Amino acid sequence: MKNKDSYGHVRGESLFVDDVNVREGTLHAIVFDSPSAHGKIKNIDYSDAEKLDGVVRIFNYEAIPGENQIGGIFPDEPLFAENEVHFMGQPIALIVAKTLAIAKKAKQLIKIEIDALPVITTVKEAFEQGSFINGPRKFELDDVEKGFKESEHVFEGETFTNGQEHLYLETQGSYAIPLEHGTIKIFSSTQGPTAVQSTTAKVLGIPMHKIEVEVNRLGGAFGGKEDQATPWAVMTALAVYHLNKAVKLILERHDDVRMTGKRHPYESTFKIGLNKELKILAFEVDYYQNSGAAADLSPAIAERTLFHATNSYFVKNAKLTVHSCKTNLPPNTAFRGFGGPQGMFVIEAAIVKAAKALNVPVHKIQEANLLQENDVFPYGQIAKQVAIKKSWDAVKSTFNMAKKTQEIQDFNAKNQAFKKGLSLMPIAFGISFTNTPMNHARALVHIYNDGSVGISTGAVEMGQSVNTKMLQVAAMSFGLAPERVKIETTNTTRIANMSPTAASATADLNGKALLKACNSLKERMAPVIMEHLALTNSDKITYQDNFIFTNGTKSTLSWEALITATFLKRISLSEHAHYATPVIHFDKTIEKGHPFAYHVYGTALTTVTLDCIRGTYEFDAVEIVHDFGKTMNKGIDIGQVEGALVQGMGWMTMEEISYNEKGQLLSNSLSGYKVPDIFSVPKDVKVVPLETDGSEMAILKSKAVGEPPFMYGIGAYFAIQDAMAAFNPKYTYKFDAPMTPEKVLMGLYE
Ligand code: LUZ
Ligand code: MOS
Repeated sequence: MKNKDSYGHVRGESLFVDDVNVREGTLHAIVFDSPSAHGKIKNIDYSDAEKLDGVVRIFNYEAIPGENQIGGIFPDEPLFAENEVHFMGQPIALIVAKTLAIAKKAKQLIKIEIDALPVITTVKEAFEQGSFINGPRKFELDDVEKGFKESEHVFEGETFTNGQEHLYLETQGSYAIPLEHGTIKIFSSTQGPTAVQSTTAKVLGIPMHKIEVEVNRLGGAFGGKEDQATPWAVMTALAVYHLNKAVKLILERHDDVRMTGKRHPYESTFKIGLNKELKILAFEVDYYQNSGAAADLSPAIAERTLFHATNSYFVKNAKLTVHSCKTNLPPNTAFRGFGGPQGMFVIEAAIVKAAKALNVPVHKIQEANLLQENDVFPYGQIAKQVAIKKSWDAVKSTFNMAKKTQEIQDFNAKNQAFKKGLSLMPIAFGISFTNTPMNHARALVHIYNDGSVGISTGAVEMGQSVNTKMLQVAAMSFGLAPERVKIETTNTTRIANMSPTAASATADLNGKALLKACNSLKERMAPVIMEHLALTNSDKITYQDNFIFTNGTKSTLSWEALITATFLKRISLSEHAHYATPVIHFDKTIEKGHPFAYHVYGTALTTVTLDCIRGTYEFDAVEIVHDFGKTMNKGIDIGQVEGALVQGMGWMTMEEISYNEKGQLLSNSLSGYKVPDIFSVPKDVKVVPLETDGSEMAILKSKAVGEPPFMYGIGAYFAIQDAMAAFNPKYTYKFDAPMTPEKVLMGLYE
């Protein structure tokens, strides 16, 4: 089945927050934000702005009736700065006016004086000055010192991976309207409707039931709207609270890019020890995460870095420590992979460093260390249904790695101005929120008495096609054509206490809840069917092609007739079901447990051609064997792999976030911040599903697909390096992503 949104998307009919029909008298808002990255606010003069015709009111922290606090994990982030500012772009006030143009003009009239304080932009400065979000977090497996002692070879090095702008097509935005009895309805472009609801309630000092959050769909999110969609929603609600008028706030691209956090840049130092057989005996890393000016989700992201520090390898002894460094940048946040990619880059770099020093092919070390069944992860979980070697071998044989390697050698021998390179990138990604209590969801199913079905879940559609998957689950369960099923908006009054749509787990969690609801309804209707068809038991009843089947044979009872009969018997045709992932647990006091429902595996083979005169490169192919389990929608899942791959390649090759020492974002537009376009896509992308049993914990055994393939993009970095070394034997391997053409050129001629 095709993504049910694609038709509306290409016709421009799909509705986003900015498309909500506005009420008459709707007011428009714009945020007044800090022009400096760190300082004490000496004085703000709003008087000229307030006098401007059409300005309705300017709200700052003094207008907040509840708590001036939006921190998700720690209460360390005010909605509006009070006496100090901590990053450039930090919200200070909300200007509400009759038109957006007036609000913008008013913003120019606000005068602010700030006494500058020292600005920290790098983790080095933060570390030296003891500026942290929280204490370091450490995972240990066995005895790393002993491991190094037993190692034949020990290598040390450092790595850097830069941040990444989410660049969702739809910018952050919110539209809030007053309802009666002091309730407020918020249309928000958020991955976390409940986060918006609860934070708004806290800031306004009112109960959650007075806030309704409605989400139709998002124009992309990628983690950027897990926590950071909240402030804009709260601001519009605050204005509604005071003015009793509808208020709209949609960030313009420049403001969005400037004011919101990104993927966390990481600097890391590693030490890796191997024995004669190239087995990794010991791995020690310190990860320095640039968290920005507030916690946001940084501690959870740091945690996932530790969970994925050894990627798809078994490492006998490990000591992994992550430091969340507080700097004066906008708080960095969730981004596809959630700290996992940053962790995985480091072990790949360590392996490359070792391979070069030992003069063995990188893939030899990788292969010698791939996870096997029943190996233990550094967090205590025993690896089960491990499909990494299977995907690795499948890539090598399906795409004829031996032949490719030979062709590349031949090409490189014949060509001077162009060189080719290759890399293999295996991945293992754990599925579940690492915070166990977040792994639950609910679904509400109404069968209307004409037989049509309406479904609500806690899943937010953001282009990943989760709605299509939910529709498939219900249609399959009831044996109906997809047209008989409608997916409703995601709304906090129908589904309460949602976890955000995140962690790749949303189709699993909400799909399982939905399946439970459908099954309960079918159980409830079984006696009606038995009576109607004069059956003595319900064992052989199935729902197919709009009819009830018994023993695989179509009966006379249609779906519609069954619904009418059930309705006339006054049996409820609605069900609300709850699902919580079984088995998983994690004990933070010992950093051990079984945090993931299952893992997703796969391997990518990347080949690149480097233009050694220009330093530019073109990817010949990325060939992937990926573990989808039993995919429930091949087209959608392959689309997710392709999109994630290109997004990962962008992070590794061209997306270069840059702040100056004042904490000002320099890469603030698409002329200075390059993202992959259609011409950066590899000439050939092949995605072959690996035949596996799937997981019982995945929806219909169809494994989560959102984040895992992002990390195939890491292969791009190492393929380029491989080609660089073919040109310049003196090239010294550096692990400093992204590998921009500038860096390539420097490396080619160093
Ligand atoms: N968000 C979150 C995530 O809150 N917890 C997670 O474990 C996670 N993992 C991936 C992406 N978002
Ligand atoms: Mo996320 S990085 O919001 O799954």
